[in-house]
Amino acid sequence: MNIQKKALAVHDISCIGRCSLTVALPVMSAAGIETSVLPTAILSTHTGGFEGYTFTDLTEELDPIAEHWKTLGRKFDCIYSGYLGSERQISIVENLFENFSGENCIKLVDPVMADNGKYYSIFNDDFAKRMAKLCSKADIIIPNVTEACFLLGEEYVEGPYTESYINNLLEMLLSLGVKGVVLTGIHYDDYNLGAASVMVGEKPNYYFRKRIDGYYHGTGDVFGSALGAALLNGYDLADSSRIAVDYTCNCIERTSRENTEIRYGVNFENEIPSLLKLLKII
Ligand code: PXL
Repeated sequence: MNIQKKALAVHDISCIGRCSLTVALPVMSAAGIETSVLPTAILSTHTGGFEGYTFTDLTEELDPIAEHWKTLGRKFDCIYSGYLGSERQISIVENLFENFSGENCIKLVDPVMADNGKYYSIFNDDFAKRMAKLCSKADIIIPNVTEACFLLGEEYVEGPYTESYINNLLEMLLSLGVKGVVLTGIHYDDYNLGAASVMVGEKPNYYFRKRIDGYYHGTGDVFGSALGAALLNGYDLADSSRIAVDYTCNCIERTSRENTEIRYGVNFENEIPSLLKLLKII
């Protein structure tokens, strides 16, 4: 019998809008992983496309929660961080890495900060510098191209990209000190969109699907959760990246057919069977 894997997802809870914890928890749990959560903040909705949302910071709660967990001797096989609201929360994630990593723990950091060449509302270059330090303590990082450029202090360039440009970004990201990188949102033409992955000392892999127009919210979290689920189910980084691209695209295609308001995120729920098939769980 395999021992059930344990993950910790450290993100905010955006109550409505299908991103961060309301994606990570169901997706990883469905993939058979005992998933614990550390909610960093609670918002009425996410911050993309809504006005007047509430925001309650939970930073003060995080250390006491972790102190209690220490008394339980809890260790995790994966610690997966996403949207973090302050530099102090980044330090807390670093402490979690120190105190709660089990043997072979996968420290997975999605440096959520920006997309399409622009920072999300609260982030800036100083935050990116601090986030780069957190990345250097991770095993696997999963930036999009904008986040990659901001982490590296490089100018953002719009695509389509050349393979050599992407390979160069991957090399620079590896040199932050991580074991592996998955770079999302890469495209060499206007028709296909995908991810590149690379492990230290290995050649990069690329995987693409047909691009669907529109900015679907929360897809980075769908991708990261599926990637974490695949890694914990024993797939290597290239296969995990392919599985995460396929699942995310299945969710986007379904949502596009259903023609729902895209700020409410993608219908990842009805695609969970497709994820379980990709993972060969069913
Ligand atoms: O999906 C990333 C994300 C998570 N949480 C909050 C966000 C965003 C992206 O905008 O606003 C609160």
